[in-house]
Amino acid sequence: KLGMKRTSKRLVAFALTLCMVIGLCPATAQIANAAEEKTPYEKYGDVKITTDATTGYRQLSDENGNPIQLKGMSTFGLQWTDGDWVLNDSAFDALAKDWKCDIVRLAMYVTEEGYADHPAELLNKMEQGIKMATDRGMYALIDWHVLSPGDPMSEKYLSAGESLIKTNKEFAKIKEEHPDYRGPQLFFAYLSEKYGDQGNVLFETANEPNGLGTEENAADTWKNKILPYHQSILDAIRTYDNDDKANIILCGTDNWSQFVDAPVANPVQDKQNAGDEQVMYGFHFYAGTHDVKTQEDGTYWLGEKIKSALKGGLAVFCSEWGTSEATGDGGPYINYSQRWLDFLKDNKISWCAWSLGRKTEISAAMKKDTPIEPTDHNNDGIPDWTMDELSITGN
Ligand code: IDC
Repeated sequence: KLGMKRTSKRLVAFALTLCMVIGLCPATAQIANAAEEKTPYEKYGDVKITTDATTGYRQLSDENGNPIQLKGMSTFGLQWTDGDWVLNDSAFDALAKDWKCDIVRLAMYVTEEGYADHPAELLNKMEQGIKMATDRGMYALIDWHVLSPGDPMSEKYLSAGESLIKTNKEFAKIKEEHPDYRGPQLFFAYLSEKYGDQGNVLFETANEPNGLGTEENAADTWKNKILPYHQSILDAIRTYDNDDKANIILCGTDNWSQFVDAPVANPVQDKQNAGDEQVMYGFHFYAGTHDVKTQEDGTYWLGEKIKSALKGGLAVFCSEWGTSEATGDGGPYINYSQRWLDFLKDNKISWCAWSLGRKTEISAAMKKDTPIEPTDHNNDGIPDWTMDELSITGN
C-alpha cells in the first residue's frame, strides 16, 4: 500500500512538472505534437489505383495498395481575385494543418478570362499551387476546367496557351517534338515532364464536358466525342512522364460529370499500365440539385450511375461537390450533403469540395471578407480561420 502511495505521489509530482513545462513552453509541446502528425503524403506515398480485395472494385490506394479516401478542397477559379487569394503560405498552412486537407484541387478555368487569355500567368499560378501543396505533403489535383463551352475539343480549348511556345522554352521543345500537339496537350505534357516524378500530383484532363448528348446515348457520346480527347491528353502525359510510376489521370464525364458510367464499354486506354490502368472517372454533385435519394425505391439516380461505373470496373473520384444547388448558390443543403458524404465514405470515394471561393455564394467556404492570411487564434502554432470568418459551408 505504502509503495503504491509513494508511486502515486511521484506520478502527481511528475504530472505537475509536466504541466509546468508545457505551460512554460507551449511552443515546444506543440512542435512535438505537430511532429507526430504525418502529412498525407507521408502516410500514403505515391497513390495508385488497385483492385480492392473486398469489393473487387478499382479503388484509390496508398503506395502499398491499401484503399484510401482523400478528402480536400477545390480552389475557386484561379483567374479571379476571389480564387487566387488562397495562394499564400498562411492559407495553405491552415488548409493542411487546421482543416487537414489531404488534397487541394487547383481549378484552372480556360475560358472566362482564364488560361486562354492569360496563359503564362495562369500556368504560374498552377505551379505555385502545386508547390505549396507539395511543400505541405498534400496531394495536388491539376484541373483543366472545361465548363463553358462544354466540348473539350472546342477550338477555344485547343488553341489555349499555344502562344507559350514563343516564350516558354519547354513548350517550344515539346511542340517541336510533337508538332501535332494542341494547347491542352502542351499544357499537360509540360506539367507531366516537370512534376510526373511526384507521386502527389494527379491530373484532371477536363472538369465537366457538357451539352454533348443525352442520357440515352451517353455511351456513344462518350466514345465519339469525349474519349478521343481524354485519350490524346493521357498519351501526352504518359509520353512526358520522367519516371516509371504513372500518375493518376482523372477524366471528366458528360453532363457536367454525371454520366460517370458511360465509359464502361470504352474506357481510356492506358497502354503502359494495361490491366492496371491508372485512370479514374470524375463525377460531381451539388447537394441541393442532385440528392442521393430521389427515387421511391430508395435508390438514387447519380448514386446508381456511380455504382454501375464501379461494377463496370471503373475507378471514380468526386473532384467537385457543393453544399448548394448546381448554380453554386442556394441552400446550403447540409443534411443532403451529409448523406452524400456518408455515401462517399461507405464507398471509399475521394472528394474535393467546391470551393475556396472568397465570394458571397453558398458553395463558397469563405465570406467576401474572410482574411486572406489566417492568423493563429488558439496559439497552437497553426493559422486558422474562426467560425465567424467562414461561411456556413466553410464551417
Ligand atoms: C461556378 C462558380 C460561380 C461562377 C460560375 C461560372 O461557383 O461563382 O460564376 O462557376 O464560372 C460547376 C463548375 C464550377 C461552378 C459550380 C457552381 O465546375 O465551375 O462554379 N459548378 O455552379 N459544375 C457544377 C456546379
